Amino acid sequence: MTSRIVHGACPHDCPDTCALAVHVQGEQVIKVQGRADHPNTHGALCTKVSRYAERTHHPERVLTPLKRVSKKTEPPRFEPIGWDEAVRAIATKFNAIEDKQAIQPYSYAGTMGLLQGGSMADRLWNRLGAARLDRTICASAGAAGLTAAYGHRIGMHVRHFADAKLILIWGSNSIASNLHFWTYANQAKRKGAKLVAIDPRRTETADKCHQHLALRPGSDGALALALMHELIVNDWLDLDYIERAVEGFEGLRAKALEWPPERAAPVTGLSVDEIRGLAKDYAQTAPAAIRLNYGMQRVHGGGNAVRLIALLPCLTGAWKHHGGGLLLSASGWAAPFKNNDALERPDLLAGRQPRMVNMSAIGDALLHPGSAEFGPPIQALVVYNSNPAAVAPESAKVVKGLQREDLFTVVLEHFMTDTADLADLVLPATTQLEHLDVHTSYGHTDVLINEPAIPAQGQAKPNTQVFREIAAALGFTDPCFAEDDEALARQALTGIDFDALRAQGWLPLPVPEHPLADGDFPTPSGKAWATHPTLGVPDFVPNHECAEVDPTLAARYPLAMISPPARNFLNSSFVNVKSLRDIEREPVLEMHPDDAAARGIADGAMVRVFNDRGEQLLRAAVNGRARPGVVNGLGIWWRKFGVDGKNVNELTHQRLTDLGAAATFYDCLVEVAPA
Ligand SMILES: Nc1nc2c(c(=O)[nH]1)N[C@H]1C(S)=C(S)[C@@H](COP(=O)(O)OP(=O)(O)OC[C@H]3O[C@@H](n4cnc5c(=O)[nH]c(N)nc54)[C@H](O)[C@@H]3O)O[C@H]1N2
Ligand SMILES: Nc1nc2c(c(=O)[nH]1)N[C@H]1C(S)=C(S)[C@@H](COP(=O)(O)OP(=O)(O)OC[C@H]3O[C@@H](n4cnc5c(=O)[nH]c(N)nc54)[C@H](O)[C@@H]3O)O[C@H]1N2
Ligand code: SF4
Ligand SMILES: [Mo]
Repeated sequence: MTSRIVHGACPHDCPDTCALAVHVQGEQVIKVQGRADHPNTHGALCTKVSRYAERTHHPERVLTPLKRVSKKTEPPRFEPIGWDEAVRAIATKFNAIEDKQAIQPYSYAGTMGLLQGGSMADRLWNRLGAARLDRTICASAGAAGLTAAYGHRIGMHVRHFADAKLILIWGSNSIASNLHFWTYANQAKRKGAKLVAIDPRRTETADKCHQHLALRPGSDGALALALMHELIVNDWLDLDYIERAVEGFEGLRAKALEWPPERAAPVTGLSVDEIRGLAKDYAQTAPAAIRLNYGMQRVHGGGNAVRLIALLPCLTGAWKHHGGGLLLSASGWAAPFKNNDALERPDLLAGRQPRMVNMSAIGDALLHPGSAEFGPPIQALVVYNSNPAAVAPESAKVVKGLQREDLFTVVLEHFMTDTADLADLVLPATTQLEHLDVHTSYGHTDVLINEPAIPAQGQAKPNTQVFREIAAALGFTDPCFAEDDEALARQALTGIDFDALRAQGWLPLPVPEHPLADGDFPTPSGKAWATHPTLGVPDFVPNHECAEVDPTLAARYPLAMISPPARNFLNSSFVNVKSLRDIEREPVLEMHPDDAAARGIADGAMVRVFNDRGEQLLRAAVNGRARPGVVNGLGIWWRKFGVDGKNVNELTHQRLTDLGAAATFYDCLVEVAPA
């Protein structure tokens, strides 16, 4: 049988947003490859998504609507039901809820598609007046920090890293989470560039850098201030660029002068020489580029740390050089081309302002008894593109909330995740290979289309279709609920020729090559904010949980735990793909040999990791990747694959970041003992 190739786009929450060539034979996907003609994909996919056919044609796919028949505290049992019955049950429940703010959507970036990630769902929630969701679980501290420095979420072109002479890979395990950036970094390395990893963990990326600075989690702001101190006292500033492109430098200068390397050293756990050496390299190498990633902003001071680091290239004028600057997010470049209002229809709120629940504190929200301020308790929860039982902090509370028998939970899913296990209704969703979508990227500046390659499997439906049917069952006759996915796709972007996008599969956005070379930041004055009009000067903000802030807690729980992603999973996606799970084998806790020895723990032993919120059993890996005082619990396993039915989020807490109200997964103290 002959095969055909369909234009696809990787849907995952990954900065690379690869262009896919989906090879189809009949109604079967036989392989998924990266497109060689898409510059940022250059013909290669990560291991995870090259297994996409295995995920889509997986024997455990949910293929019919399912209705719960067991109690929520019992092992989950479900029975298949028809779509009509499922949709009717949802409409009946929604109609019975008087204050629609008691209906809570919960979604994140299981797919980043503009259609399946929102669109029809948002229209429904807006029309209904359901509670809103503050989507803070990943990037909102960094987004707020970057915006407070540059005026928007913008950065250098990822391809320009290939021409840098110095690359700081800051809070990013790029080989695992940003593979196509790593390709450019490697090109630079071959041309003689120096690569420096700034990361508490000795990652596979740090292994391949020339230098690894293993700082303490949450100390990045102090490091950035000490680097600025050195730039100032050594006259390494680009005063011409500062004059043209930076607003309020004097205030920042005074702040930085409070942070000599001698003060930052004990805070960061780096030596004075390491800090001075880094400052010198950064000041004296051009072009110098920083690949900042979200790993460093999952702590109390994440927003301020991003502000400080983002200002470094403004002080040295690195932006003037091709191959110099910084990239955390490129999504601001795409923002003017996204027609969110057309897709989401905020006008359907008709002036109402339903309550907003922060997704990073969903545990507390689900257990909230209701109050004048909060409004009614959450009575219905609709989860799509997310697995909160596994990924949200302080899981014991999230699970307890999801176990409420009076809570009506609907989960749109591909698989029986930890969250689906706690649902009243599970609705089968199509995967990226079965539906239409349009994508922008936060790591590059192309837009992509994803055409359905095969028919929906079983009775699965695209998210858009499910929300269309719920709207119809609720009697919403607004014409926008009748629009099909093609109509949505054609509205998703403005200023882009949709048919040209469709023909090639991807199109570059018209972003200038060196937009910040002369300043021109998207702030009212065109200058970056060293002093922000309302936030003032950025400062170091220590972790919620650290010895400086809470010595009593630190005495009981002396180890800082971070839980960065495992290379072969994407958050909690792919944990059930056996070939990938086999590579990761089992949930582990990486420990430094000194910390392990002090507790009588040998490599490979089972350990109990605990704090006041809970405990989890993990296999210790004394493998050279953890720094002293820090343990790494690689994530994000499904709870049910854990030895004791739990994962690392059993230990994390729901406190938020300084800016952006984000989760602080890597701001967490624990103790470890032999199991
Ligand atoms: N394979 C894989 N790829 C992924 C993901 C995945 O789960 N697996 N997740 C995707 C998602 S959702 C996102 S948001 C992106 C980005 O996801 P990120 O969360 O940025 O993921 P990583 O690149 O692993 O970077 C995290 C790195 O930050 C380090 N780190 C932890 N705390 C600190 C700190 O305080 N300071 C510093 N400097 N470093 C710290 C960790 O050790 C880790 O190496 O990646 C995406 N790509
Ligand atoms: N401890 C700890 N916790 C973390 C992190 C960490 O580093 N450490 N990282 C955090 C970060 S950065 C993030 S972004 C969050 C991520 O958290 P989530 O956004 O919840 O990401 P996933 O765990 O990948 O879950 C996405 C789910 O969406 C489903 N899905 C995918 N496509 C579709 C679709 O088209 N339709 C429907 N209905 N479902 C679909 C997938 O099957 C999957 O189960 O986790 C956070 N949690
Ligand atoms: S997860 Fe990232 S690297 Fe892997 S295929 Fe998707 S976009 Fe590319
Ligand atoms: Mo994320």
